Amino acid sequence: MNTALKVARTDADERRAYYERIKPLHLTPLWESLHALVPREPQTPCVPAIWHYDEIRPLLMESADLITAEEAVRRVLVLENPAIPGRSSITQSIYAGLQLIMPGEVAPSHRHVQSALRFIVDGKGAYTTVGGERTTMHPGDFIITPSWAWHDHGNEGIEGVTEPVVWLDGLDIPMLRFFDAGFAENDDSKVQHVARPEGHSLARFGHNMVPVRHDHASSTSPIFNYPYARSREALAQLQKQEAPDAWLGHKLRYINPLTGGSPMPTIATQLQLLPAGFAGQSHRATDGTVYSVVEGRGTARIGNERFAFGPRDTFVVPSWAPLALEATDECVLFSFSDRPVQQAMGILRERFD
Ligand code: GTQ
Repeated sequence: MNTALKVARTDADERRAYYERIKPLHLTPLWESLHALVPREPQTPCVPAIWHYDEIRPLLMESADLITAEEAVRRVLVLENPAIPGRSSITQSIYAGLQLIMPGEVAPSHRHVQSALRFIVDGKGAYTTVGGERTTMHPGDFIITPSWAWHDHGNEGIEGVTEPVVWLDGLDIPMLRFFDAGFAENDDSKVQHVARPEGHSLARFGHNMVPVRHDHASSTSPIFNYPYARSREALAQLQKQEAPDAWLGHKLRYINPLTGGSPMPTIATQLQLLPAGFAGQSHRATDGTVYSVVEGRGTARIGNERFAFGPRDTFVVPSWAPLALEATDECVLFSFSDRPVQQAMGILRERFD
């Protein structure tokens, strides 16, 4: 055998033996994993995926025969990234699920450190009560539950209509798990006492005005329902008034009116309109992003894969995966990600190719 090769083999054996000896002391050699720990660019285990609502809806309705909202506490089908099953995560940092509440049901009051968003997907007439104020849900409404705020959900119907209501939950559950910083507790009563009239938060903070003695900013928005009718109207006006961005179409982010930052400290949310026939250019960002389709049909090209989407579908774009959006008819997409956390850390990267 050639001497150099023999030496290399001996080295490898010696190293392996050495690793075995340090293992009981809970030590590992960095030089074996450095390239994976500090990759040249993001190496996410997550994959792109789509959940077609037409396929899921019958299964979700079936769950109502298996368990009540009250027994379940929250009757939700979790959307798991196919590449990381068992972790209740759609990206490494974000949890997503479809929650169902049937007419007459109650999801009991509790609170937790995790922040939540609800994006209403199907049906109207359910409500959520957050910190003593109730809001009625309509499709496309973006509703938040701030960290540590009491919240219960119910479905009493509206205008004589009672129907199942489904919304997309987005929470920072994986981030809280990462930090081992989660606390939660149940309320003494199932349903919160309603202390303020419906629409109170929006009246106080939703008109580019702020009550003069209550304008101290906190990290979570004082608005907790951003109604679809208003956000949709903004996009409709923009579409008439300006050309769409070549990558994003017409895209607006929701803000905390007191800071201009994201409505929640851990999750950013956006709504975008793609004109019919729009063929967007490819772009990528380090924040893996969840999309919920409100209106229209189109295609999301994510890396080398193409996903045809329609109303109420949910899809996920992993960190740093190139995304190009195409609209067959006029599309409206809601999206959310961990962007504010990455921005706070100074690590967010985006590329518009
Ligand atoms: O509605 O409070 O999808 O606590 C997961 C955890 C919803 C909620 C979820 C939760 C909730």
